[in-house]
Amino acid sequence: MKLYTASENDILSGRVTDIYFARTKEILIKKGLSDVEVRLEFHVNGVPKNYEWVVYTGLEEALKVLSQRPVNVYSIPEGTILPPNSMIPIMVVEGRYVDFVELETAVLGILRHSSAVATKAARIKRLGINNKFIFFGLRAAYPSIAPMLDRSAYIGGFEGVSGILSEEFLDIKPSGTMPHSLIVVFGDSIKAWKAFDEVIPEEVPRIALVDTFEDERVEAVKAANALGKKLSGVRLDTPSSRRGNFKEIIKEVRWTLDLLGYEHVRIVASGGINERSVQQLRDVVDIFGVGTSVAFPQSVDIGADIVEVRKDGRWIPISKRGKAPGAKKLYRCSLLDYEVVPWNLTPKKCPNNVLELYLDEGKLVKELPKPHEIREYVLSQLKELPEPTPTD
Ligand code: PCP
Repeated sequence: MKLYTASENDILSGRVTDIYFARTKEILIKKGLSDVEVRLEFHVNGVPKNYEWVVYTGLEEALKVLSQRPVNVYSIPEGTILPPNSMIPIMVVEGRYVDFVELETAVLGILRHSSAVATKAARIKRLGINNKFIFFGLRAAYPSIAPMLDRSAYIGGFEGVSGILSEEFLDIKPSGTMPHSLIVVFGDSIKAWKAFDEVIPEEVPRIALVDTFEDERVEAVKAANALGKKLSGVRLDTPSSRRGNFKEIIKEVRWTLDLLGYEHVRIVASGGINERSVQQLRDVVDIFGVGTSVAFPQSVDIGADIVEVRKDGRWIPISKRGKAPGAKKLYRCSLLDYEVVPWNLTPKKCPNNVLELYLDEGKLVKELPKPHEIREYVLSQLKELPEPTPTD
């Protein structure tokens, strides 16, 4: 038995690649084309139906992979929200093609997967801009990418993530409530809630799961009576077979808690939460726990294309059909208003250059922001955007 997982060394050494890149490298070397330099440009080529923007995520890891080689890398800042426009350069890698050809697979995989997760989280966060969100999706994905998923959901705007490794990798304290298993093992909800309260440090909010054996309203009142002022919230993860009208169940719980003087108790909802349910429930729920919808989002298609080749010291525009030849610079006027200009020309309308040098001959020359800073950047842009139309 083994885990079918590539190691960090497999990825950095270029062994997580498509065979045609390895063969291309071999051919270029054998045919004396090792010194050919290229500019490889990355673009968002496609997004799921009704997506009007994407959150560019995964830059730190892409740079980590590329930093093993003597290349220059330009990029827009991680967390930038941009429209899906295949003319917009989001990253440019410059160097001898043989020095990095086999890394394209891993770099695209990182950018596409991270951006898809962060974009989904951001869409959900924008729909519940006044709610809080915790990412519960680790059980929906392969375990070795747990830190990447937590990071992307957090950058997309979620307030918390449940993974224990998030503390080590992201400097975020994990958040969570309690599983049904705790209550089932005790065989008694009140005993389980009280045990949680006795054992777990006081700084951890007491959020009682209230759907295990009985009606949510009944269990919510029992939890409030059992823990009193210490009860921070109740979580409803009502099984779909019992759900009927989830919003009405939540409203009834809220009403009853308020009536009994437990206005401070927050409502946490989880289980199958997606864009549409956030829109429906956001007025009656304080905190959402979201898993599969974010862990398994629809794909954001990012592609890479050679757009210039260097001959006799001069950069010559070239590209496959369907792609605009010549490297491009990117300037930003406002949130979704960008201007794309040929690499050596100056912009006509937008003043701010957003494509900056991050790696110089593989060496990091720009300080990378921490995940919480990238998240703040995402939120500052999200607040300016209209609410998306739910897609699931
Ligand atoms: C909740 C739910 C899903 C988790 C959250 C994420 O788990 O049943 O498994 O939901 P989503 O993927 O549908 O968004 P818990 O209630 O904590 O799970 P358990 O029943 O194992 O205690």
